[in-house]
Amino acid sequence: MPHAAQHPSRQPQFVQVYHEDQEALRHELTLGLLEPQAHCSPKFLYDALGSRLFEAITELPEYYPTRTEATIFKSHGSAMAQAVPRGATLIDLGAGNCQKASSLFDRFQPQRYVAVDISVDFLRDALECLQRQHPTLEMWGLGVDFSSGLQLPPPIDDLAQGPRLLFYPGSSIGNFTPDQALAFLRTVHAACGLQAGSGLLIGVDLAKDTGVLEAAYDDALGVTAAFNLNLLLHLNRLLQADFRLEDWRHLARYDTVLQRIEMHLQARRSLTVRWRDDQGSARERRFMAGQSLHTENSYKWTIAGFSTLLQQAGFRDPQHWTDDAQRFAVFWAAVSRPSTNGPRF
Ligand code: AVJ
Repeated sequence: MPHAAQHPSRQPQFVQVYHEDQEALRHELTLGLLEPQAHCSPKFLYDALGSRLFEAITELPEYYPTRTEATIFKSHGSAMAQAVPRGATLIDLGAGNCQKASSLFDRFQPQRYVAVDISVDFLRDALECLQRQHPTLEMWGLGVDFSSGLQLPPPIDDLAQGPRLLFYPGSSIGNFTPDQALAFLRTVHAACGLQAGSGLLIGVDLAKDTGVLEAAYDDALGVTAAFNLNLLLHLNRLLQADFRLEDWRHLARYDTVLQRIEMHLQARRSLTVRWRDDQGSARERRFMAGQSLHTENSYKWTIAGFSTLLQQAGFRDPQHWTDDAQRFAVFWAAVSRPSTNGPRF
C-alpha cells in the first residue's frame, strides 16, 4: 500500500443522544396491550433477529418495494442528481447499513454524510467500512430517535451550514398515519434549515391492487409471518411475558378505504397472556379466539396525495420519479428554490 500514508486517515465521528428507557417501553407496551384492540408499535419488530428477518423480506419475490425503489434510483439517478443540491450535508434517516445512501455518493457528491439511527452501535461497522472506501468524505454517526424530534446536536448543526439533503428511503413513512406523516414532514422541513436548495428525497410505496399488496406482506415462504411472530419473542424478553408462538397466526390485510396494510397477530384459540409492567406488577390480558394484536400499519399513497402532503408540510414544487408499473415513487421536495442571482433583500 505505497499511497496509504498520503491519506491522513479520516475517522467517522459518533454522537449518541437517545437513551433507551426500559421502564418507558414497558409502560407504553402495557397500555397498548390493554386497549380493546390490542396494539403495539412496529418498532418492536426490530430486535437483532427481526432486523435480519426484515433484510430477508427485502429479497423475497413478493416484496417489491426495496427492489423497485432501487430500479428507480438506477434509472433516474442522473435526474435526481440535477435536482438535489451540490456539496450538501447528506442526512440519512434510518441509515442502518448505510448501503442506499452510499450508493448515491458518486452521483450526489455530498460534502458530509450524517447517518442517523436509533443507536450508533448499528452504524459503527458500516461507517468505518464506508470511510475506508471514501477516505475524504466527512462522516458522522448520530444516535437519535428521530420519530420524536430531529434537532441536530451542536457539532453537526454548526458544521452543516450549507445545503442539506435529507434522505428517507424505503417507504418507512408508511408506518405513520397521514396526520403523523404530516407532523413528521414538518419536522423534516424544519431540519432542512433555511439554506436555499435544501430538501427531502423520500421513497413512498403507492396504492395498488390488493392481491399484489397482500402477497408482499404474506409471502409464500413465511418470512413475513416469522418477522411478525418474532415480535412476541421480543415482548417476552422486554416484559417477561408468556406469549406462545404456536397460539398466534400472522395476518396481513389491505384496507382499501384507509389505504393501508394492517399486520396483526391473531389468537388461534382463547388464551390469557401474562406479563410485568413498568412497576414490576403482574398484568394480564385475555384474547378470545380470533382477537388480535395489531402490530403494524403500512400506508400506501397516491402520487397526488403525497405531493399535497409535502406541500402542506411547507415544501414546494415536489418532483417525483416512478417505475414503469407505478408501484413505488421517489419524491424530491425542496424548501425553496435555489437562488440563481444572489441573495434578494
Ligand atoms: C420498513 C416499514 C417500509 O411497511 O413495507 C415489511 C416493513 N413490514 N414487511 C413496510 C415491513 C412487513 C416495511 N417498512
